[in-house]
Amino acid sequence: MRCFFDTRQLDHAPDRELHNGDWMAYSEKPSRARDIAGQVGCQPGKDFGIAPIMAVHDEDYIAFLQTAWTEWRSNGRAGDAVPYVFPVVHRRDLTLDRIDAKLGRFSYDAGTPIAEQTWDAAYWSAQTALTGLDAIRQEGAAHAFALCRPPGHHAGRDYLGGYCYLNNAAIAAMQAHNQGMGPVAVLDVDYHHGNGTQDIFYENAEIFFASIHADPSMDYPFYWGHADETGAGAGTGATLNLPLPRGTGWPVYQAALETAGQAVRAHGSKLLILSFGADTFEGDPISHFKLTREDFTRMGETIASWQLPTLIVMEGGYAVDDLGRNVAAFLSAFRA
Ligand code: OKP
Ligand code: ZN
Repeated sequence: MRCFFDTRQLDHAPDRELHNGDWMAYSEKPSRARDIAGQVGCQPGKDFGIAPIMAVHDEDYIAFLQTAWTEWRSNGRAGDAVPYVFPVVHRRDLTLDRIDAKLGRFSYDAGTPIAEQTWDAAYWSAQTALTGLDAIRQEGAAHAFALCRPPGHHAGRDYLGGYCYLNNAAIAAMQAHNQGMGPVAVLDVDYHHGNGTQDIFYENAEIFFASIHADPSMDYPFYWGHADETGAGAGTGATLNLPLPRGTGWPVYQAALETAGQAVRAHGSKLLILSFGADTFEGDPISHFKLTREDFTRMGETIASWQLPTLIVMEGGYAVDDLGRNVAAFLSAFRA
């Protein structure tokens, strides 16, 4: 299995996040990626430039990500840039220059700070996903693993949130689609619903999106991922949400995975982009499913049995001491 990672992805290191009304240490730490890289040997990514990123994200959002931290500091602020006011209650779509106004315009939560190296790390995280895709396209690899960090599945065309800034899986899916590798399916198996990916492809008939995740009536991100969200316009029917209750273990999970797999194949997919989060682990500190390390191997075997070229894109997983071994257990099922 070809594995890709760029050490510049480690430089994104927000100090703290707002969690249940209090400040706590940022969960999405650089040591997550170090732990995974320590278990699976990785090669550095290539640079495919900004164009594949701009094929998914809006130009003004990219400009904001590139300058937000500097603007925050030049306004005399300490620490990392954090939003606190959001234009959600039918406010006008104003283009304002004040850093706080922009932070609210381009964020949907207050738990995803912008630190000094955030743009660079997010840029290289996206390039890592594109490098994994390139290994499948150019070298005919059956599978590739992109050790993306920061993760991406909560980021939309013009918004950040949930520790995500650039949507690595969506950028790879769009690139694959544009390169004629489709039909493309994105399957998201992170504990949390991949709202950003869903929004990006919601009206797209050609890029199928399926997600297995904690029921959003109980868990983050709450406002997306309910079973009745099935796509809109031309994309009606090309989104599948399979929410599961807290406490879900392998038997119930496996049934949902089979359902998702049937839908992916019914779409006629020729390429699978897998948003893989290891936060479905029983020991995850912020999640509530009950998968074991052996279940991750079972999950990998099930997905590998579909025999689709598969780009595995890393999303969440916060049990840092187990994370690398859980990811390795999952990847062990994908033999070339
Ligand atoms: C990202 B990924 C507030 C608690 C919730 C957001 C969880 C983001 C999960 N600090 N924070 O899908 O693993
Ligand atoms: Zn997650």
